[in-house]
Amino acid sequence: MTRRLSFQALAAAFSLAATTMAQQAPSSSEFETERGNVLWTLRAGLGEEYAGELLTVPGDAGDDVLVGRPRFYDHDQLVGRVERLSGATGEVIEAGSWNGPLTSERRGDGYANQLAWLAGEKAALAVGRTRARCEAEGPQGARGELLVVDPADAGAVDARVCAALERMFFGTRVASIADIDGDGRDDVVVASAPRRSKQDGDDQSIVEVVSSADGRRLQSWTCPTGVFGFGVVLDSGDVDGDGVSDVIVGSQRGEPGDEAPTEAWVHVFDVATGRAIHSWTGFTTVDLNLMFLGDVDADGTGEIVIGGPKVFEGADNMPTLTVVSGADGQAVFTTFRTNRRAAYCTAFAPLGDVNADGAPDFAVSEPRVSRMWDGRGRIYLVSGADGEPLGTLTPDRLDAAFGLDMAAGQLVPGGPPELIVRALAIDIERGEHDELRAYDLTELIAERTR
Ligand SMILES: [Ca+2]
Ligand SMILES: [Ca+2]
Ligand SMILES: [Ca+2]
Ligand SMILES: [Ca+2]
Repeated sequence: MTRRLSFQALAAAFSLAATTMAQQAPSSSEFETERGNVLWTLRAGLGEEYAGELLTVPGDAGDDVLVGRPRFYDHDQLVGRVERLSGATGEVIEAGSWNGPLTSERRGDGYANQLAWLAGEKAALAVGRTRARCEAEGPQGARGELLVVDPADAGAVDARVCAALERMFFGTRVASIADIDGDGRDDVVVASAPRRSKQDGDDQSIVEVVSSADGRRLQSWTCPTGVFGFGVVLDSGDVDGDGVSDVIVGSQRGEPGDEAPTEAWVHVFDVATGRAIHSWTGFTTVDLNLMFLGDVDADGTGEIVIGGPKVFEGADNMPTLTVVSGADGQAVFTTFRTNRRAAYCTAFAPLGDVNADGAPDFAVSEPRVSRMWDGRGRIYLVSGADGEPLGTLTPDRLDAAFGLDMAAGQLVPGGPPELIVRALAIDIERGEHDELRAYDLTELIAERTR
């Protein structure tokens, strides 16, 4: 059943929450008090990026950080690689050895654009190579492959998966899903996009669940003509409370010939039956972002955070965040920005229950508040129960963008999680460049929850 969320009605119903968000326009004193402590900073070299996925994974003491770097200079060769960083210090522990081929086949083959950590007895890392020719058997003309590599075995490749159909880019998005085929290791959700122009017509986008053991297809969903991207964003989690993880798919739609999407949709699918548990549309934002949050109202079902930084044309559309209920699909709460240009909901990160009310909380980034990168980015820490702000993290300098991506984890064991933030920093010598920074949130959260 499809629910068309009416955000005008929601906005009225949640005017209190809206007011709270609007009041968060930072004064200069807030910049002083809400920085968070920087544990470490890493800078990308000239022409390099931290543009791949950002994850935290179990390390020796606290959590480590995994980051995909699709553009990295290795002895003047532009390659893609995955780095494992010490969560405590940011030091590179391991790099490149998990790549299979460390050096990309060609510049821009999409290596490490997409990563997913597959937890389980024999944990593994799923690495996407969106544009490379698949090195295993695959259909003619398909591009992209998914490598399942074993970090404990120097990056030995457990499985190599290619597109199932011709003329696809396989692995445009990748996410992990709790073990579906019963071998004790998480499996992988993969989105593929057709290699076509928008006018071409009947090619389909595909979202599949594949086994991390051998790449077997466990389930798939296709979406026909008019879809600008079925699976532009993916996640998984037990939404309906039956004990099995479900697949959460965000998509953008329009009619054939449209220059831009005119609708955004989110679907939740049951993997065993393939049926849609929930479908939502009516979002104000075209660039969908979403995250499985967990059970915020203690009814045994999992909730989802949905938002996105770029709104549809229309004066009433504002950047909006909604937490929807896994039980009945209704909004649990909604918050929004009154500035159309705010890049609200660019990234989400789960924080766990930091204010000890039983509901999982989360972080929401807003890297800019105007059309230009403007040095006024911030990250909101939000209560998962009701959307109340638990703190606002601002950078200690004027970044061009703050919070392009985020991940949270126990980098230093104990207390609230630390937050790793991707920022676009500016300095006179180097101009704009990518940075990763780890923030300790202890004081920020303690102050707000006291
Ligand atoms: Ca499995
Ligand atoms: Ca389920
Ligand atoms: Ca629930
Ligand atoms: Ca909480």
